[in-house]
Amino acid sequence: MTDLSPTELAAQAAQRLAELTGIEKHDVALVLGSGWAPAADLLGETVAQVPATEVPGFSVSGVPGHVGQLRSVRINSEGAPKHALILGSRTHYYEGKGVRAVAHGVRTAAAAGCSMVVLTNGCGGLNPEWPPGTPVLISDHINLTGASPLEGATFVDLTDLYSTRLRAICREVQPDLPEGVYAQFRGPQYETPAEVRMAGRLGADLVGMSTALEAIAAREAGLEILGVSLVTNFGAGITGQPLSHAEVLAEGKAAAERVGSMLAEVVRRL
Ligand code: 8IG
Repeated sequence: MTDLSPTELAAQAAQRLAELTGIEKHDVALVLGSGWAPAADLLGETVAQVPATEVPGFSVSGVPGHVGQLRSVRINSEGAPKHALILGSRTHYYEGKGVRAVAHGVRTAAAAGCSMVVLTNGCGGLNPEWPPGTPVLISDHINLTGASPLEGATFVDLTDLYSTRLRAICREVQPDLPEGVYAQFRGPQYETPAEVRMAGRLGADLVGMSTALEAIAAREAGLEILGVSLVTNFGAGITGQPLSHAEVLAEGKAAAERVGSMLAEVVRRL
């Protein structure tokens, strides 16, 4: 263990990343969740790829389908070349490593110079009109984990947490992209049908296990946030079919190419 503060550890990680990638400053970070990993190849030219375990504060991922790599990608954008930092190894709150581990990726992104972060995930959908494979912009969230990545009297404003500006850029690329409210449960079990109905009555359209805590930490770190979910399954009880992780991965795979190229086009415009 370390007695560095979260910010100090993130600064160390960013410095190590700069050494290992040869890129002094990154501009935008992407966290690629279930179903989004192939987007990395569509963003641009990979300059360097680093096992997350070589960077301070990162550890091996506990979830099959999540790749523990940090990648630096040169974006083929119109103006000056931009550098994207792809965080392929997200730590979920349910892994029990604590909120510091959950927040470390976005804190490192900020320390590496990023001004924006794209948080993607695979999630359960509540809207019967959004079948598996539907990408949805996150417009707001409900944090049902009972946890926060913030420590002490850190009264961070979460108004417009999921940037209106960045959502508008997404809709330039895909005008019919729906928007929804994301509810984060602790997991790792999927919800009961009653919990999914509860989330719906609270105002949620999507249920997941990752993005709300990361978004809070990203806001604290000063990042502008774009959140995009990929509905990989209907929430429990929506169709009456049971949920399986295998099905989630299969749906993610089937949609990956399509949502990946959409995301790549969005990142070129950031
Ligand atoms: I992928 O149905 C995926 N992640 N909480 N519920 C929650 N998280 C998820 C789900 C789901 N599907």
